[in-house]
Amino acid sequence: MCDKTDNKVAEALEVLKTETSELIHVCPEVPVINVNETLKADWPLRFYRNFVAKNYPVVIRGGCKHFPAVSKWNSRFFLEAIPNKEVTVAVTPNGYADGLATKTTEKGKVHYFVMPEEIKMPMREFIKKMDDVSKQYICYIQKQNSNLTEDFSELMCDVQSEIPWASKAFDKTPDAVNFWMGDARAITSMHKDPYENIYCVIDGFKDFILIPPTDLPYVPYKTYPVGTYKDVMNKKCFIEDHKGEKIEWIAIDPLKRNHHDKYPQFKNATQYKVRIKSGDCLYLPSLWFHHVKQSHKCIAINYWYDMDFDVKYCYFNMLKRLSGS
Ligand SMILES: O=C(O)CCC(=O)C(=O)O
Repeated sequence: MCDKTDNKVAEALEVLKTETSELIHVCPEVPVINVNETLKADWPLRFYRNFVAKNYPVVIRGGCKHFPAVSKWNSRFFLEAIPNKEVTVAVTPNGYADGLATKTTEKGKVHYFVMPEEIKMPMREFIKKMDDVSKQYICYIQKQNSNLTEDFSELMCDVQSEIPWASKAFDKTPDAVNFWMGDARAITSMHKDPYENIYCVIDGFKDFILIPPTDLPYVPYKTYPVGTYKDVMNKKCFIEDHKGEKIEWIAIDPLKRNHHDKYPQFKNATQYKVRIKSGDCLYLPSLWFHHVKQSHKCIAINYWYDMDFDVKYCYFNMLKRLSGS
């Protein structure tokens, strides 16, 4: 009886893979449009119809190039304009803030989900640390609490507080607007968010790996104990255990070759690789898995709009249960 049910589930997941491959993920690239499209009166409706309703990403070349920030912001500008500004920096020994790491315990090596040490410092010190190649730690401004509007209000005149066509299409204003700036070695591990995301690169570039939510069965999850890095800058770096706290996290890092042998099912996941350059925007739909790398001192901002907890969300939760994730 149980085997029969398992076979039915496996068959159903196979149907999902075949259908999505044949009907949706037929093109290996994320579609790209020009910013001029977004200037047309019917764009919010077309954006909604062609991308949001279909839960499909799109790159908008030049989508934020009209922000004064694109021609102004870089590390030199911040050194002159806001050298003493106190910034909250995520510091890690390996570049993975909110990622996996190994801790040696009396039980042997244990894989943890580790959060960064958060250190406040003046902007000029943050930039100096990124330029110092001899240091043993990696810095990233990546606080996702609407830190652009909350912590950098003096920079708001160089950007927009919302993306007007996106607010119109989503019929809401952004829940958070975040500021990101960091080292080329800082990596955001594969995860998904319950947000519609308009991601704008201001300086440098970001490399995204995107995986559709329908490929959840091929994205390996495991349960990890949770910890936080401590004393990262003092060479005595250790992982402080959160005492019993556990989290389900994605076990694979697509950049690590040995992970592909360890998780062979991952080869069935559709991976879109896309570089977003200065002045470009990415619409990253809710629940899409994403892994992000960047150029050195890359600056970006993103607008998170709450997702609609609609039928797609309900189907996703069912798929989670069926695929045992
Ligand atoms: O830029 C990054 O490093 C991560 C971006 C991200 O995860 C997000 O916008 O949800």
